[in-house]
Amino acid sequence: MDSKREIFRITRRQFVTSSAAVLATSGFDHGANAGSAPVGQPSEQGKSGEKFGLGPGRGPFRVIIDTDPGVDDALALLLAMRSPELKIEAITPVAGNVPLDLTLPNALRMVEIAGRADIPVAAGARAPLMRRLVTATYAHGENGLGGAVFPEPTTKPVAAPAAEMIRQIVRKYPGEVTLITIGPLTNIATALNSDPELASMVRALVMMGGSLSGGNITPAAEFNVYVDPEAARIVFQSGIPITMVGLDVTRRTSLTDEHVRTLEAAQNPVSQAAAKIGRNAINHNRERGFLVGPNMHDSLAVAGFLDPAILKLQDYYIDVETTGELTAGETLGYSPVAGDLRRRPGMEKDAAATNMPIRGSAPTLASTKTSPVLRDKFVPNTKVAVEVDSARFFDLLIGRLSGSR
Ligand SMILES: [Ca+2]
Repeated sequence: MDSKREIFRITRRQFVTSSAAVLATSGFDHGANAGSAPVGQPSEQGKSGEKFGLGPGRGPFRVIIDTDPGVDDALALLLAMRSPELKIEAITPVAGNVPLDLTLPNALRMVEIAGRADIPVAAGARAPLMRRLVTATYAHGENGLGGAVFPEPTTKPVAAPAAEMIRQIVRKYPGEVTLITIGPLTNIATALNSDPELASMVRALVMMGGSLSGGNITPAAEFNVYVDPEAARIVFQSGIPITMVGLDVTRRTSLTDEHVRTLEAAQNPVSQAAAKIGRNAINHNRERGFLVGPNMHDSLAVAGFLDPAILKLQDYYIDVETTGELTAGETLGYSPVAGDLRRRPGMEKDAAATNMPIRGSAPTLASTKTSPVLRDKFVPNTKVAVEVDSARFFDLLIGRLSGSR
């Protein structure tokens, strides 16, 4: 085993052991011992993507896709359903970009368009854990698909609610299921809350969400985390190996007219649907005055899982602001090897890392706390995507959707 992986594995154990969240540690063994480590695994992937990616001949990998379609969700779902590396165990819509009454049928529409009505779709949460729902119809249109209209789906959701479905599938295949989350994290947090052992059985979680470089719905917060910051905090503190594909990289993807023309030229139902959604989204973006096409936030999370060479990842301890009057949903990234906290190279991985406390805000006079220190040393809980090969990403996305690869 790679010595760096060994270090990560140990530090993650220590993190879990010292975490306030009560979790079994054994769940991480499967990840470290797995024959391959897709995005989300505790590994050095990202530096040598081919070594840790899904790679040819591997898989299929069991995934659950938690989603709030959503323009870019729709394309992400179509990409996933066109990817033989994935065994999609369920799709679990949640309220987010638009209410559940729209995200659920939109997910069913995508399943039907892809000819994949065999995939169970389970209805998720109608509202965040502790907040009123804020939607993003300004970006996704009133129907969630940028105004692109498709027939009413005839496929029905399964009877089980999303959180229960997630729980059942993860328990059925302990250590095998990767959660790909491209909406607010309400369903995932509800599943974790319902079953304290569940987090240790999840192989990995790849999320579109968060940002270390400012938000998109407020200056602080990315939309998915903004909608349900309490849920996001539960997920980040769960001990599940997380890969965060946030605005830092998704902002560097823009769907272009040329992409849409390629989709339009391919004569298959998936490419035609993707082209229609893409065309509407580009037009909608233009009407709003934007000079570049819409970002493909969610597709990038799926693509990064399929081909880790698309993203470069860096270890962070991520926590979520939940009490800010203006900043709730901000993701804070702590790292001894990034930004202003950099030290001499020889010190970074060892002494500096273990001696770096994780600080929160100074205690108020009304508080019984006396110290702002949340953790006395740095232990990463998330691999954050910090660079993206956008051309490689669009080659995969447009290639899969048009059926050329
Ligand atoms: Ca989404």
